[in-house]
Amino acid sequence: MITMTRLEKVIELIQETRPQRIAVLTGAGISAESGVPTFRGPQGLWRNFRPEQLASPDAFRRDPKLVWEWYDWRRELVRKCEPNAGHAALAELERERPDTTTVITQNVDGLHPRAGSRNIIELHGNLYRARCTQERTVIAFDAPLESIPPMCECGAMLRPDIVWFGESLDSADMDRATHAASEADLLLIVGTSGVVYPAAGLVYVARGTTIEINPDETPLTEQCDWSLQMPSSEALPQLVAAILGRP
Ligand code: BJW
Repeated sequence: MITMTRLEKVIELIQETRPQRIAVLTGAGISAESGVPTFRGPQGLWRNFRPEQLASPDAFRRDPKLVWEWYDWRRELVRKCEPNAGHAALAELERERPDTTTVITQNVDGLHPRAGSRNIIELHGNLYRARCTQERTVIAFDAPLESIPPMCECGAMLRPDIVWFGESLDSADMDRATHAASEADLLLIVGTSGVVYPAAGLVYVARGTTIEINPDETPLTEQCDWSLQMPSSEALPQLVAAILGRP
């Protein structure tokens, strides 16, 4: 008797149901194979740095220089990383299905746009943007900082354009993400520990099929219809090929 693997079953399901509208919620795990550290787990950033020391408004008020140095270090680290096969598969899906593919990412690393995705909702901000603490104007920047902390032309301090703990996500972004997740025929939940809200709550609004891709179980695993316990760089190219009807 031939038994199908879970991946084969999921591929068969996709081939049979032909989902049209696809939403993908990504977390740090999708970039792990590019060399970007995740937050939690044995190799995670929070192993060496406590979130409340660096990723909170209080931390920034206490020591803006320390917080900026941490972000500058991460920006330089990510700059040397390249998108992997998982990012590339999602970009390819959008190229073929531009109007019905949405990437909702918690990542601030910019690897989805670098891979070619365009319809992206960056829920937690972006490492390569800063925001004026007074005027709230947003500035994109790429080069390493000349002085830390950087200042706005208006004389006020700039802050990273990142959503820290206790801060609200942009409500328009969250509305778009909720709409995309609830309207999707297929919601992929990729490389997130599923503990940070409101992003993790998107699984509860899904009305289509939900598939989690993560080598580990998470609090979202039980909530999903399917769970593929494998790296996203292996799973995503195969799922995208099935969605696009390729052998
Ligand atoms: C692989 C892999 C491979 C590895 N392939 N996978 C409801 C209940 C409880 C608390 C709250 C709640 N609602 C709101 C809160 C408070 C808080 C929160 O969620 N706290 C919980 C942690 C307890 N949320 C907030 O504060 C949010 N704001 C908010 O809700 O505003 C309203 C409000 C205001 C005031 C009070 C209360 C509410 C904002 C959250 C912002 C999160 N920001 C961070 C830091 C950004 C800074 C930065 O980047 O520097 O964003 S936290 C950090 O976690 C980062 C990430 O985007 C986020 C999610 O992490 P992610 O992506 O899941 O990464 P990991 O490391 O956790 O997991 C990686 C996964 O990959 C693992 O599972 C691996 O197994 C897997 N993996 N290799 C596939 N090859």
